[in-house]
Amino acid sequence: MSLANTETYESLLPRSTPVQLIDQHGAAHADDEFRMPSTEALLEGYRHMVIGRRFNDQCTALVRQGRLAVYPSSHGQEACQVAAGLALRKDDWLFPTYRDSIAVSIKGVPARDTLTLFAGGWHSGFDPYEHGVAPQATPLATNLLHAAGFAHAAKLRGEPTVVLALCGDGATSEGDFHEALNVAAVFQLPVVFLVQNNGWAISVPITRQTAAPSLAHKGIGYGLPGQRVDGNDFAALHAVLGQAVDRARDGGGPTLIEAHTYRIQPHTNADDATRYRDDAEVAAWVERDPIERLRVYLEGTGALDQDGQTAITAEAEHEASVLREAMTDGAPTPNPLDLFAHVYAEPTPQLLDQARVLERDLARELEDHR
Ligand SMILES: Cc1ncc(C[n+]2csc(CCOP(=O)(O)OP(=O)(O)O)c2C)c(N)n1
Repeated sequence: MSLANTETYESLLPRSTPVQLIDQHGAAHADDEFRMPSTEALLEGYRHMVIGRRFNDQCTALVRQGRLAVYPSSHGQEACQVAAGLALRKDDWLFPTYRDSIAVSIKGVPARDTLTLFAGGWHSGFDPYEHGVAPQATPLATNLLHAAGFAHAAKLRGEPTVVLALCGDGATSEGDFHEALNVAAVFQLPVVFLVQNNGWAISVPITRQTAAPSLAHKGIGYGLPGQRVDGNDFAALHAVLGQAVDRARDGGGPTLIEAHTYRIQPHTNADDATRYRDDAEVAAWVERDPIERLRVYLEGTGALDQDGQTAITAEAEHEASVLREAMTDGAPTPNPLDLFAHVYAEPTPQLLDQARVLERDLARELEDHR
């Protein structure tokens, strides 16, 4: 049997090279399909990336001071984070992972509230409904299924909601990734999947993660379009994500986007990346820094001058000091028994039994420490 529609088949395939509008030296490149975003949009992206980098560095310092238990830094991935955070309207929904605090804060969550999880407090330090942001997922790829389900509900209700789900390259090997893409394509759901391919899943390189030509090529297997984009080029990400979000809102269905980027720092502070990767590899990616290339481009066009740069740096410093201040007391310590409080509306007898056992153990522990 031949393919039903060769044209459709071709339109689902990603490009052989990632979409790029501004190269690593800050030079612009024209593209037949994607236009350069407005200067205003680029300046906004630049500002958020500088603030985001400062946020990343501040959080790393907070871990060293013991005020955060753990922080998965997105240093080097700020273009993906900022483009994702800015791609959505207020009523749209973001389904992030542990590494996506910057995207979450751009969507409106106060920066300190994204850190409750990493300070060892509640799993989500914010109200998802207030900001249209699901709790940051730590199990890999589960958030993709939640995103597809949420998009399905929105579609059934006739709401114009678009859902953006984020994951890493490692998450694409999970069964949940397959199920989410499949259901999204079958039901033509308004969901965009953005894979931040940062080269490594802790110590597992992308070459051991997949034998596919690219992660974006996986889209065609489900019948949804895949696209590859330079993940350190904010301009390209803004254009590609914008097109996918518009398509989803117009009833065109889901898109899979693979952003090629790099995790400059270790997986978290608990990881030693020097044990599995070369300094030369890291250095080559530092050369492709997303912030630096946009700065060079904006300065070249005259859109950014020294005063503008000084104002943005000052804003980033201010945000970092607000964060330091907010984290002085750390996150509120949750009551371990709250674990049982939100499982079912009506707790089962088994759950009540387990809660009683924990309560007894905690009391005994307290007694032992007297
Ligand atoms: C279902 C599941 N399996 C294993 C883990 C342990 N784990 C935590 S992070 C990680 C690597 C994730 O890599 P990737 O998806 O590329 O995201 P990145 O951390 O690079 O952003 C693994 C295996 C987990 N959190 N969830």
